[in-house]
Amino acid sequence: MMNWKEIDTYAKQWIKEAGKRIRDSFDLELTVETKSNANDLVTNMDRATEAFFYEKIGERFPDHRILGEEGVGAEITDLKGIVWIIDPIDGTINFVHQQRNFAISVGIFEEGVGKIGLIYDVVHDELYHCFKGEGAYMNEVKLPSLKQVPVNETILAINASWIHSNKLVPKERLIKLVSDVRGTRSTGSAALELAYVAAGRYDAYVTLRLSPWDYAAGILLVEEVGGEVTDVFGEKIDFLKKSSIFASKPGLHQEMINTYFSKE
Ligand code: 2AM
Ligand code: CA
Ligand code: CA
Ligand code: CA
Repeated sequence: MMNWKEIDTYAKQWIKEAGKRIRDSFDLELTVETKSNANDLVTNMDRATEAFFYEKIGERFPDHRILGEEGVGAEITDLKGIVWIIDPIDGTINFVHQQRNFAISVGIFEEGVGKIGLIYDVVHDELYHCFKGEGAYMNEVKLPSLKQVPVNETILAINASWIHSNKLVPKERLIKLVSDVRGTRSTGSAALELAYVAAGRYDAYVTLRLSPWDYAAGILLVEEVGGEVTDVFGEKIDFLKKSSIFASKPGLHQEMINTYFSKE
């Protein structure tokens, strides 16, 4: 019988320790490299943080598997058993340019079902966490269930770059969306954006292309407070594939899909 409370305790301990290492690294020199394009950055701290989790998890839970952005471990093509989906630094551009507005994201799944979601805002020492069926928290504070909100009172998280180019939703629809809502914001860390939806600071978040490590933990948090997360067409998320993500409050979710995203 798997002891999930033990896994939860270790996961929280390790994410805090990894965060401290990142804070301590601010005084040291950072190595920044590019990956798929000039704005796709990776640093020595992204790699070191992912390696830290591999080492800790491998030592304590050798039969667990890990899917991480920087690919320190073996490739994962299914979610059998227990799988940790890890983004060691989500918001690397912010980490490099701002030394804030980034997070460590850890989602832990059993046979494909999310059990634990952790998003650690390293600089503010704020840990968003949930355990399936027990609600979501920011540090010790329980996050209230999300309430419905009309479109014209919505604070929407969206990155402006999706409006000038994307393959999924016509530009005119997105322009209408951003003019219909009360305001738009962009934090630059998908994990924090999802944590903010869970905390009720944003009413909705839409993005047109993310990878499992960007959203795994965040989806669990949003769902734990009664929010809804699908792709922009209302389809269930596959935790092994790249996907668009639309997270929002109950009610608002279906309304926005129908009005702004659905294919005609
Ligand atoms: P990352 O920092 O872990 O790469 C804004 O850049 C958000 O989009 C971040 O959460 C970032 O995660 C994510 N993202 C996903 N793919 C990206 C890419 N190719 N380049 C930059 N950011 C990417
Ligand atoms: Ca990245
Ligand atoms: Ca990421
Ligand atoms: Ca990352």
